[in-house]
This record gives sequence, C-alpha cells and structure tokens, in this order.
Amino acid sequence: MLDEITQLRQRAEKELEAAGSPAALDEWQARYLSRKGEVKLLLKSIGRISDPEAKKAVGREVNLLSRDLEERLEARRAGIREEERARRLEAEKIDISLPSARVARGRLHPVNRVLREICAIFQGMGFQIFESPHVETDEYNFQLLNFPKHHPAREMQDSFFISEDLLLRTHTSPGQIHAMRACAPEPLRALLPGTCYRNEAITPRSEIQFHQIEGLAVGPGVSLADLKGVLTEFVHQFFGPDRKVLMRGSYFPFTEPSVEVDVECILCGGAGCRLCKGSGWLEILGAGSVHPTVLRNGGYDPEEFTGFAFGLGIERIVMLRHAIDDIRHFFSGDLRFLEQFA
Ligand code: FA5
Repeated sequence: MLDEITQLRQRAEKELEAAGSPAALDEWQARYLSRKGEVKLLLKSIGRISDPEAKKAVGREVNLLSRDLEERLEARRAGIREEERARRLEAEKIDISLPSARVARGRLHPVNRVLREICAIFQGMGFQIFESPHVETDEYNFQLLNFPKHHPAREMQDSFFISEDLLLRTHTSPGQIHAMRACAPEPLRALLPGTCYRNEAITPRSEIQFHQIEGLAVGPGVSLADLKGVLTEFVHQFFGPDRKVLMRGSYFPFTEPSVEVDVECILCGGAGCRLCKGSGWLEILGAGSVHPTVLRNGGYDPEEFTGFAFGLGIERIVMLRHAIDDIRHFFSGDLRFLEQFA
C-alpha cells in the first residue's frame, strides 16, 4: 500500500506541474483532492488494513500526501497567477521612449499683459484692485455719475441695453460708486480694471468691446495736483522717464474740473508726425476731480472729502506701444498676430 501511495504522489505531482491554467488546476484538484478524489479513496481503503501498526503508518502517509498536495496546489496557483501577471505586463507595456506630442503653451494676451503692467504701476502707488459688475443698472452706469435720464452727455456712450434698466457697462466709472460705497467714510485709492461695451461703429480705433482701467482716490485734501503727480509718475514708468505730460481741459459729467491727458508722441518725440497727426501729443486718458454730487452718491461728505479719478483705454495704449494700426486685430483670434507678442 505504501508503494501505491508513492506512485500516486509521483503521478499527481507530475500532472500538477503540467497543469498550466486555473481551469486545469481545478480539474486536477477535483481528480485528487475532492471528496471523491483519489486521495480520499485511498484514505477510505485504510479501513481494510487489519494490522493496527500498518494501518497507523499508512494513515500517516496518506495524511502527509494530502497535506503536501494541498500545499503544492496553492504554490502552483500562485505561480500561475504570477505568470499571467508577467504576461499581461509584457503585453501592455508602454514605450515611454517615444517623444510625446508637443503641447502648445499659451501665454497672456497683449491686452492682458499691459493691463497687468499698468495695474502693477498704480499698485506701487498704493492703489488697490476692485472688481465691479459688467452688467450694470442704468443708475450706476449713468445716474449716480451725474448723467440724468435724457442728458445729452449720454450720447457719448451709446449702450447695449438688456432691459430698460439693465445694460452692459459702457465704462469702468460705475465701479467708482461701488468702491466708494464699500469704503466710505474711509479714504480710498482704488483701481478698477475690466471690459467695457459700447454700441459703436467698429473702426480701426473703436471696438464694441474694449478694456479700461479706472483709478479713484478719495481723501481729505486730495487735489488735481495729486492727480497730475500720480499720472506723471505712471507715464514715466510706462512710456519712459523723459516723456512730457499735458493736461487739457475737457468735460465729463462726473468730474469737475475735467481734463484729457496727453503724452508726448512716442514716435516723433513731440516734433509732429503721422501717428500724432502733427500735434506732437497722443491722448491716453480722461480724468478730473470727482464731482461733489458723485462723492455724495458714494457716501462721502464733499465738504470734508475731495478726490480725483481717471479712466484709460488699454487697447489704444497697447496700439501706441507696439505701433498696431487696427484695434480689430486684438480679438480677431488670428494667432499670427498674437504670436508676435511671445
Ligand atoms: C470714459 O469712459 C470715462 N469714464 C473716463 C473717465 C474716468 C473720465 C474717470 C474721468 C474720470 P471715454 O469715453 O473718453 O471716457 O473713454 C476712455 C477711454 O476708453 C478712451 O480714451 C479710449 O482709450 C477708450 N475707449 C472708449 N471707447 C472705445 C472704443 N469704442 N474702442 C476702444 N477704446 C475705447
């Protein structure tokens, strides 16, 4: 009987080695180790041995065989799992030596770049950035800035109306009221950059959508001289330290007095050329002392507080700096234009 056990062991081990898949292992397990498997049958046949010593010895051998085969089966299962994993890894291997597809890197739009540059100059003079809504009420865009309904000054800023009372802001000046109402009665220095919208004929110098930066300073004793100092410092930092600045009288309903600010022509240095149309000066912004009514609308007592405000158009400044002849290039989506500002 011991010979029989040895033969069974050899046969089972050989077949186990040959089983190469989980299904073949299941079959092997059924054949040798299941309830009706050969090992169990062997165990049952022990009952027929009459000699107790021999019975014990055979019993021990069969148990040993059963345990060994169980262990070998588990080891073989693990081996097959490992072989399969290795095969899968080999099949799914990624060739990382292949160069990747080039990802085009974006960069700031020239308008945004100049906008940030200008903001940084004014931030250096203590101005703080505020954001205000693009969709405004008629009250904020016009009335609180001293443009009553039907006032002829509204002609200067033809608007896109969403309803009778709502419109796309035509300038960043309504932000003055938002900033003042947020800060009054504390003094403030605010900067309001953003997009503006006007119902205008599109020409090489005018778009229906463009960007402005509004500046506002309010405090006791803030004067037009402070405005001139701040704007001269800005011109010197942005256009160059030798550029002259000219303030001319103008009109805006929300500033009194109002001025238009010119910078010495960057092309001819003031001699007169095609760019400055022979005048030697280029207009860059509108400004003035904040009107007392506007101060009051913002929550300040005009007897105690004064202020100045200015508003500059970014596109026209970028056009000046890079000698761009048509504002429509900026948002035409033509990459050949934009890539020149890498
Ligand atoms: C204003 O919008 C005033 N809110 C500026 C201001 C602020 C005055 C604070 C006083 C105090 P104006 O309409 O001139 O002013 O516009 C200011 C600038 O915005 C212009 O100089 C120009 O650079 C730019 N701008 C105006 N309309 C257009 C347009 N259609 N396309 C491109 N840029 C424009």
